[in-house]
Amino acid sequence: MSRTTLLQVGPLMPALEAALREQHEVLRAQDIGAPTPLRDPAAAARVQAVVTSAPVGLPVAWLDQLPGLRVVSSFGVGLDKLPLDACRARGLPVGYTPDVLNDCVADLAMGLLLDGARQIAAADRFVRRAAWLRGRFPVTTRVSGKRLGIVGLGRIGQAVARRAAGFDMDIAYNNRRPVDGVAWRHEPSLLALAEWADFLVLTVAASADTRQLINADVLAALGPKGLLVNVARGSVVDEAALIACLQNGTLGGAALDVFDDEPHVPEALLALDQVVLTPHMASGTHETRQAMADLTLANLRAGLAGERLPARAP
Ligand code: 8YV
Repeated sequence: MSRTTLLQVGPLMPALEAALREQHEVLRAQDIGAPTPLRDPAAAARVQAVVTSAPVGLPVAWLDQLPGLRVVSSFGVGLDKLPLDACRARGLPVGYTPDVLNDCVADLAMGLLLDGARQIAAADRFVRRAAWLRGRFPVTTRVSGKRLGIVGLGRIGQAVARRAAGFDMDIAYNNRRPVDGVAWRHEPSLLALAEWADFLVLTVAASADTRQLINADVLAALGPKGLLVNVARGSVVDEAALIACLQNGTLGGAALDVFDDEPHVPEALLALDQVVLTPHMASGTHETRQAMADLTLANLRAGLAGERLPARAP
C-alpha cells in the first residue's frame, strides 16, 4: 500500500517529525514551493494531511492548492494562525492540542509572575556580574496575598487562578462572559480589573477581537507598581505602548513569553531590567510536548481514517 502524503509546515519537535516520517511520505512546505503559490501541483495533489504548529499555522490560500486534503493537525492550542472558517466551509476537520498543556503554561505564568515581582533573573545577573561585592540588590515586591487579575478565564486561566490561590491571592478575571462554576470574581471592565490588580496575567486567546486589547489605557491603569504577565500571544498587547509605558514608568514591569514578531524581540525591551523575557516556552517541557505530539498524531490518524478527532477545533 502506498504511504499517505503529508505536508509539514514549519519545524516540529524532532520525535514528532520522526514519527510522521515513519508512517508517511512527508513533504516539507519548502519542498512544494512555500511560500505560496505551491510550486509543484503534482506533489500538492498527493497531500492528504497538513501537520503544523500553533505559532506557524497554515495560510488560507494553500487550501485551494491541496485538493486531496482530509485533515489539518496542529501542534498547540492556539488557533489564531489557522484558517478555521475556510476549513469549516470545506468540511475539513482541524485538530489541535488543548488541555494537555494547561498545567505547564500555568506553571510558567506563575514563574514569570514570581520573577517579575521578585526580580529573580535580574538578581541572578547582579550576582554574576559581581555587583553584590559592591552593594545590596534592591528590595522587590511581595507576591503572596496580592491582587491578581486574569484576562481570559479559559482552561489555562483557571489553572493560573488555582495556583495563585495557593499564594493567598485575591483573584478576579475579565472574560467575555462570567464563567460558570468558579468562585473567582468576574470583572466586566478590563480597565477596572487593571486598576484593581497588582498583577495582570494574560491567558486570553488571540483573535481579531483581542488584538491590542492591552493598550496604553489598560497599562496605565495597571500602574507604576503593576506587573503585566503575558503567556497568551504578543498580538494581544500593544507592544509599542508597552515599551513606552515601561520606559516612562507608567507601568512597573512586564514578564513576557510571547511577542508580536517572534522570534524578534524589540531592542527596547532587551534594554529594560524590570522586564523578564522568555522565548515562547510556556508549554515547553518534555512531558507536555510529548503529550502534545501524541495528540497531534491521534488527531492526524483519526482524520485520515475519517473518524472523529480526539480534539477537533471548534
Ligand atoms: C506552541 C503555543 O505550540 O499551544 C500553543 O498555542 O503557542 C505553543 O504551545 C509550541 O511552542 C510549539 O511551537
